[in-house]
Amino acid sequence: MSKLRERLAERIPVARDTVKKIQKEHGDKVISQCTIAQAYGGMRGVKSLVCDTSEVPPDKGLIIRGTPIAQLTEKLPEEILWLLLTGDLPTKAEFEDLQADLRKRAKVPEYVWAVLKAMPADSHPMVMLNTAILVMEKESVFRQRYDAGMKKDEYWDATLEDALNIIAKLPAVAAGVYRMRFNKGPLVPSDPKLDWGADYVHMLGIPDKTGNFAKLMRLYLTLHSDHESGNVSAMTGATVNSALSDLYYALSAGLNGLAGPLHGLANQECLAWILETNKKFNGSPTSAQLKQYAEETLASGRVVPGYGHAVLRVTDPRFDAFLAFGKKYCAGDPVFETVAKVFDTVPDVLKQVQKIKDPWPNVDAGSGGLLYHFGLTEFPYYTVLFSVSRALGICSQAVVARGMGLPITRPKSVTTKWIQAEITKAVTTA
Ligand code: HAX
Repeated sequence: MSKLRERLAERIPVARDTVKKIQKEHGDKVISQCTIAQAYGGMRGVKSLVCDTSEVPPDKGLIIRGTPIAQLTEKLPEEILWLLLTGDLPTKAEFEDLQADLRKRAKVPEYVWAVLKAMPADSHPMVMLNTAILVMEKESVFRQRYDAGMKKDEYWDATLEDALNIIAKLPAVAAGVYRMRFNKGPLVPSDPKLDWGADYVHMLGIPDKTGNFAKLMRLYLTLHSDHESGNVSAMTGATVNSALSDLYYALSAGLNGLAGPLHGLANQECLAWILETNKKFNGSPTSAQLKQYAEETLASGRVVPGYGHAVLRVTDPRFDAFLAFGKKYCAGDPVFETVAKVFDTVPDVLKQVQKIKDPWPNVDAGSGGLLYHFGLTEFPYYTVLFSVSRALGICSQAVVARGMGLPITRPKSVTTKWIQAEITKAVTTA
């Protein structure tokens, strides 16, 4: 038995009992309400989900299992995976055991490459990634064990198997998508001596003589790993998982949501906006030029990508981490210089627009400029990187949900007529 499975086998029954006890003793306690504006407004702020892997207080940003992300930036993504699943960082022995386990599971089935090759040459890289994940569904341990009559108590264990099998293969699949989609030549085989993030850089085949791109990749994979469970990708993944669809279905469903421009695709849009700006002003623009361009963007009815957030009301600490990395490793790069200048200028422009609740940068504002610096210039690919990382969170949330025995998700919808009737009732009884 792997050390991770051993640890979860100890922890999960305790967590399950805690949740059962809370529900039995305090199940009637009201923790939130839902106004008409919230029902029409994407349920913003309605507390109706439970996520124990991470939380996002609006004034602080991402906290993973009690530790603010700013304190985790030096950790490897594999350590973050362990933390998300168990609540603790791994010991050295546990970490090595997890790395060895992932290596054993890393081989991508040959049919995946055949399917990707058969796709249209101009498919979006996110479509290729999600197709690859979905086509591997026949490997699902959960489905095989479910069909054989697995007991409910074991669901988490079979889901963990699927999670580790998928996570182990994702860097190779994602690197393969990059090389095939952008005509980079043959696939680069994995180097089993490397950690998960460095091996991903190696398989992308982008030269990294200084090792700084691998450093960025580890940071990138750590920062994007999880962001509680109300965001589109996590909530979609969790909803599909709740129907006992296996993780191949649930993860690809969640990542399809990540492919939207208001969510994970913003990183691609954001770099496009920065490059457009540099082109328009023949190099890194002045603050006055940036202000003018941001105002033009708003006036044309477009959003300024990378800015604003549905939950956060401060600068995203993940953006801060990227900015610090850029200052250390990318100083003088004109694209990074613009990213930094946008941060100095754009929040003041957005603050002038009353309806915008959060004028501050989110994670997507900073990442693209850094990837571009290290030679990953094909920005339609950026959401694939985000997906590789977010798989850690979506998969961990699925294992935890199965461990707790959570039921199928099924909130209640109402019609506009019903809402109108409620309004009339409230007026006549007032
Ligand atoms: N530029 C222009 N307008 C913006 C804006 C921005 N950066 N941020 C918010 N607004 C607008 C909204 O479009 C909305 O306008 P309408 O009422 O006319 O539709 C209004 O301000 C109120 O929005 P909000 O309440 O402040 O924000 P929401 O919770 O509705 O939306 C978004 C949050 C992240 C979708 C939004 O801020 C946005 O579109 N930002 C730009 C895209 C982006 O960076 N997305 C990535 C977010 C992080 C993430 O999920 N990464 O994966």
